[in-house]
Amino acid sequence: PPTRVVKSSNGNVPPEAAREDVFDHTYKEKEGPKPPSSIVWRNVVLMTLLHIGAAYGVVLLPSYFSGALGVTAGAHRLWSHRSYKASLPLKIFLGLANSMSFQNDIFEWARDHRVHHKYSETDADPHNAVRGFFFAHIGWLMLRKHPDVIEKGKKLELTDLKSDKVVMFQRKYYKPSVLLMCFFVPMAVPWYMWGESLWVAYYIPALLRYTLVLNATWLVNSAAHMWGNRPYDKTINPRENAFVTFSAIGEGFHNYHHTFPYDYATSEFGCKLNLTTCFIDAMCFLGLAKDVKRGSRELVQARLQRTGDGSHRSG
Ligand code: ST9
Ligand code: ZN
Ligand code: ZN
Repeated sequence: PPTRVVKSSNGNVPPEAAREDVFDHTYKEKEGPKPPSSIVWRNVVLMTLLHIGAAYGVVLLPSYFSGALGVTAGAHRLWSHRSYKASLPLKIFLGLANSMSFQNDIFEWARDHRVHHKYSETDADPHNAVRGFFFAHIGWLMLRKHPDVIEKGKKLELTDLKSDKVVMFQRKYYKPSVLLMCFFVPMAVPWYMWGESLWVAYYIPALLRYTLVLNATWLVNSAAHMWGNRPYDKTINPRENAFVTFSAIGEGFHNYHHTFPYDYATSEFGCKLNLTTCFIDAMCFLGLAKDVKRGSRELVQARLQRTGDGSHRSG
């Protein structure tokens, strides 16, 4: 075989070790039966679990995103804030996706959310963050509501929701729609597609996915009302929280959102870290959504100067 002697930097012939990577033609494999393979079960189990887990990730990701969009693009940006208009097919998709997230029907969600904005961090706010992290996160779902929530909620203008056929249909058939979309579909897809056991299909794409989306949503009420900067309005508690933005697919720009609640992007930065805004943009491109509302650049700039905490960075 051709050999090439490489000089090292000090000009000497390289040491023996430097030639250990050249193929050794003198080695001959031993004749006769090979020694039996000895399996390292620990690694077999770990590698198997890793790949089963990853296969579930494939189910979990689309189910996480579609369920979450039913809350962010649906109950929140479309139905609570009317920040854009959606065609009937898109509304039907968002209605089904919303049932997948099982967070109360759209009507109830939007009514609670409107009182949350209008009476933010008072007794009339259903998840008043002044009552602490636990109450704002999950505790509010374990107690009777403060009477002011109901009193103020009854005075809200809700005719748009009451006249929306998709909203009223989903409310009427809420329980069966949740059984179908939150449990049956996420279990049936892996069971039918690759014969997964119903046991695992119940715990991972149904329960785990549901719980993750719930907690990501609740973090907007708890963490994003407590930790982060206030570039747009330092006089209110809602904050810009990057972790919440990431887990709640774009809903963590919460200081901006409470300052400009009609903005369909819930952020100054459009699609950046904001899958929900990308989704609405894609729907507009396909002709399924239109009339998106936006906070104008001048308005946002003026507000930043007037009430911001000085932490604003453009982009
Ligand atoms: C869940 C909801 O998790 C989560 C919402 C989160 C909101 C987040 C917002 C953040 C911004 C958006 C970001 C999205 C990010 C998403 C990221 C995704 C990755 N106005 O409720 P009841 C009246 S749900 C007017 O029983 P109680 C009304 O007449 C989780 N009226 O009150 C009502 O009757 P009806 C699963 C109101 O007895 C009647 O009162 N679901 C209002 O105090 C009785 O209402 C659960 O866990 C109002 N605002 O009970 C269910 N509210 O409805 C939990 C009430 O017929 N809920 N009324 O008109 C319950 O069990 C009960 O509601 C309760 C209170 C025990 C909490
Ligand atoms: Zn909102
Ligand atoms: Zn809020």
